[in-house]
Amino acid sequence: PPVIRREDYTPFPWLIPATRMEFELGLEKTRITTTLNVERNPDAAASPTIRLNGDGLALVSLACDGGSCDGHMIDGDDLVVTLPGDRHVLTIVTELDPSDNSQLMGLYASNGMLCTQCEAEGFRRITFFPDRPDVLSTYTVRMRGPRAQFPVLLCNGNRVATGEDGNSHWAEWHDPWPKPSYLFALVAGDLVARTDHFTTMGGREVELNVYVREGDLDRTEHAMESLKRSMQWDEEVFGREYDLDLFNIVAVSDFNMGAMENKGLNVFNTKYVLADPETATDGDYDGVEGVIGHEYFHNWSGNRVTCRDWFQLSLKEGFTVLRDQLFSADMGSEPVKRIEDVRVLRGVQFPEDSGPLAHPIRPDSYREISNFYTSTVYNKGAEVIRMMRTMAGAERFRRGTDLYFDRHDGEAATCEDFVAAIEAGTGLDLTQFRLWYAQAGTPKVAVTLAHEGDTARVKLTQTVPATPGQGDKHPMPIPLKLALFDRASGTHSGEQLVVLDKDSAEFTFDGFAQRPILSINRTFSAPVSIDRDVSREDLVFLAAKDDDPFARYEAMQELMTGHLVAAVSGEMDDGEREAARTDIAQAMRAVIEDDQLDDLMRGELMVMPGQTYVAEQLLVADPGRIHAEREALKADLGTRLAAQFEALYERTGKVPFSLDAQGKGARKVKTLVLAYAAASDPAKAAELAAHQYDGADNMTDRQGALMVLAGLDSAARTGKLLDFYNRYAGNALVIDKWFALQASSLHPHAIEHVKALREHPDFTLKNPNRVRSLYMAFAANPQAFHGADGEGYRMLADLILELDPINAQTAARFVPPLGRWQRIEEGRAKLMREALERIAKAPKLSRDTYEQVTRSLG
Ligand code: DPP
Ligand code: ZN
Repeated sequence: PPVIRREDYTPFPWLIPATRMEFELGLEKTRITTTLNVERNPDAAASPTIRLNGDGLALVSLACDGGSCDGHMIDGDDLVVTLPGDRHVLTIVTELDPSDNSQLMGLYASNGMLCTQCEAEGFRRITFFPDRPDVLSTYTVRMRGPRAQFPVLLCNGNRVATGEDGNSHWAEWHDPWPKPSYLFALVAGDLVARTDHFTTMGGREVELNVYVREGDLDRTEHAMESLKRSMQWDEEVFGREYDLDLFNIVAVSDFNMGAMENKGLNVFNTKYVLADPETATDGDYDGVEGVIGHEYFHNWSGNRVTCRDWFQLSLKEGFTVLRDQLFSADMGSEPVKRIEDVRVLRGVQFPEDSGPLAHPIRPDSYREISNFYTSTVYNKGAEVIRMMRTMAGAERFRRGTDLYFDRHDGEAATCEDFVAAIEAGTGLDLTQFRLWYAQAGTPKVAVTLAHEGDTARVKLTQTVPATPGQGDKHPMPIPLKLALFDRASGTHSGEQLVVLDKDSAEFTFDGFAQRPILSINRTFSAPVSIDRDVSREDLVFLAAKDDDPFARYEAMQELMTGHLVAAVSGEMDDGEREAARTDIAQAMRAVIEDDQLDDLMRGELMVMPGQTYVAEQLLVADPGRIHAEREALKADLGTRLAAQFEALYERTGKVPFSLDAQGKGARKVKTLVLAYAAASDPAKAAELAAHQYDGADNMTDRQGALMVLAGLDSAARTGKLLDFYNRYAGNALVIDKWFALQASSLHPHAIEHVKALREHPDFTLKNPNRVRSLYMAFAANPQAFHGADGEGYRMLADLILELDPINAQTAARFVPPLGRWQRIEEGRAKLMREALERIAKAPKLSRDTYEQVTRSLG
């Protein structure tokens, strides 16, 4: 497959001002007649032909201006038509079998309904079209199908006409907003809706619908409330108003992504729509709110202003992730949301940035764009924009975003357009800052603090590591919020923002009779890794006293990470081990007993650093040793703090169910206590967990208890797992949890459980949620996946090979865990490479998997 390069961009030679489509719908046969009004693009080099992309399409017929064409040919998958004049009308007929579309791209059947997914390049699986985001067209769509099978017919925009004829009926939809083909959507099925209304700030009455399968209607309230809150919030915080009279959301159970922001017709994975306390965890509730917000916010950051080409993906995704993060922070706890977002960044993006798949947030080349819907483009992309906001302040940043929307409304823009608008709107000079778009790799900032007389000197040194294709890096501007705590008073005299924009710089602060305690990268103001020279004593201080909750979290993480890294590096004698564990326990105890803390935040401070994050601190990691040390520390804390944990469990156990911060916090802390107990006193933990499971009146408590039980060799284990399965049989999203919690369990035989679950009648390769629930959980389970014999790697390779012909996009997502081999000890690294090489040798590999595997082999 060819490499596509950003520098090769040229505008499309033709404009398509209007597109008309007629769908004759059927699950097994759908016929599509597409009429394109094409005219020469005055801003592009003229071409005698028009290239219309296709992907596996059969051309039924083609007409030019109502007659035959001067010439046309099929070139690869594309249709190339000779066009002599300046304006023509092309009529293209294609025919598909949606029930045969297991890739879930284009038009496909799911659960008896028809739906579409077009981003990034799915539209070309429906009809021949210039399937690129800079070709904007106005769509009119008429769809016709059997009324009994498809009582609901939906498309983008507004329904302008409907009609019946015999057993079939039709609807015509018109979307007044020109859009790229990736935002096209169509749904036909037997669905019911929860309906509500929203009045925009300009007085527009908008009808809102959440469409689901009949039995799911009572699980849509949270989605609808989240949608209304998103609409309100975007008006208040970004001044963005909705622009159609209708906003539809449809939940689909077979979906490659989380959701899709099609204009006026968002299509969602059921996972991000359906929620009630009995079947959804607190995390699921937050996920629904966040994703509903995310897709809604795309209406401006993505749809009204779209991307010129797919290299600009972070223009819409990074910005929209930032917007959804700010929204969720405003709806709940700001510091807790920040900590969760940083945990994802460090757990997923940092490893990506330090491995063979590292790429800048604006990539320079790709073979398959689906592979670039990454944590780097999304989450690091959001961090990069957040840094601009931090440097400008929220108010000036808003001037920048207003200017961006003003300048580019209705256009297909670039990341450069965005930065230029923020620059003009905020007054910041972002010349050097643009490097954040171009350079991959997580910068490392080394921090030292010197104290002399009454002056403190903070010396900062940055290194941006080499990444594939980028050997030489330039220093980037790194905004760091810091505060210096006076040791005696335990306070600081104000937070400061320093920007490190050279390799190295020193900042001095006066008025410290004693050596102060440095708190740095507060609120995680820059997506860098900090390497600071700090004593455990100071970390214990910061964990207890820092007024920035993120910095407290960070201090706890650093205390534990520092210990684990030293322990697995074998640099530790028994005395040191004891001293470190005593300090960690002291800090943890202060966290448990701090009555100023709410339980949501307390939970964050109690969370141990993840296995991957610890591994990330080491050049080469031994997953087995990290796992063992991490479990040992957990057990040690569970033992030392048994009384405190017990009191905490008892107090939080009494908090009644509610979805507010108090209720959520109590549930979070409870399950954390169980996890510590599971390591230190398994028998007791099993008893508590069984009891929590039986008494649960919500999914968070029930799943938390079952997760702990699944990892223990206790009598209750089998019974509760069976009970859970029977209780929720038929509820796909809950059965996904049942698969996932066994695949991620700490049970020594987890790998055998995964093998057995692969053969379970409820397992299917056709449903991405189900595949992910078993295999993503497994690939993230260090003990099971990284078994020294390499069986985990072979299993994942088998899965990839089996899934690739069915759903290439999903298959390719399982390659990165194997691509970590360079950072893993020799024995396992060899086995991981072998797994990758076996995939690479497969005779017919998709473009998706081929690209990921070859990059991963390095
Ligand atoms: N649906 C995906 C998202 O919203 C891709 N646009 O991130
Ligand atoms: Zn998005």
